[in-house]
Amino acid sequence: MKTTLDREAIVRLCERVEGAQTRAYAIPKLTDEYPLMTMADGYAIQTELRKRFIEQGHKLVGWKAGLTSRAKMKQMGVDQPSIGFLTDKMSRPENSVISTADLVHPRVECEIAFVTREKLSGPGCTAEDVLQATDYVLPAIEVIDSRFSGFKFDLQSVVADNGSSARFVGGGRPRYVEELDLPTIGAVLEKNGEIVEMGAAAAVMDHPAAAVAMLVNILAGMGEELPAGSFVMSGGITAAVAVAPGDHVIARFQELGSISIRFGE
Ligand code: OOG
Ligand code: MG
Repeated sequence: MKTTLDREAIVRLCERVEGAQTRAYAIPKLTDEYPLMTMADGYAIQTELRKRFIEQGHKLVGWKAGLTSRAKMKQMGVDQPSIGFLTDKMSRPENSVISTADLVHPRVECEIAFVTREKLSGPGCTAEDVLQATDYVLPAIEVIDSRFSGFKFDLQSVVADNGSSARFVGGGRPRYVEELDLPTIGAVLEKNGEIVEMGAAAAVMDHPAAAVAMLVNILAGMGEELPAGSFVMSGGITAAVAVAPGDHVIARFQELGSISIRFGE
């Protein structure tokens, strides 16, 4: 797909998204102003944002696949997956209190994360290639934050907003993939002691490694590779759950342990 926006528009929209992300305010979906914006335009804005953050000293630690489960596609009203980048500034430790003051619409989801041992490149990357190149997998909670007002958006705007990436917490019990039947791993999300979501890893494209392969192939389309040592989240297994200050969230995974976080002001 082709870009339709000129350089000036890409930079201006990138600055708009960057402002919303760093100062935590909602903005209208970008397609309100540019109704003909394509997915390629969305990725051009996301790439501009990544370059800016790296220039500001943020470190790229990996990538995330998003909208890879039916539950997520249905929740967000879109029909195809997307990718976004992850930096060191988004990472939070297990058992920490995550501030909501610098977030717009924080929501949490349980994901399987991969840490790679070898470089991966597309096109044509398969789930088998991903499993071969994986060092270990671990559970993760992603805190997503769509910056669009009233949750009105489309895939192009979500991609420009870096797939709503905001915070992520890896933890639990890292495991070698060979020791697991990954698609059958169950995950339960608890909020304030009550189960709010549950599912199995197969909800993510039948196998989370397939989502990572898809991510590598999208990267190839942007002329990029996934370096060895990347942290990659494969996408929410269940729908995302809204959180507010005072909430305590635990994601429990079969075979992979659990992750606990709290939310503060
Ligand atoms: C887009 C981000 C989707 C996932 O895991 O599916 C995502 C959104 O829901 O705002 O991170
Ligand atoms: Mg996610």
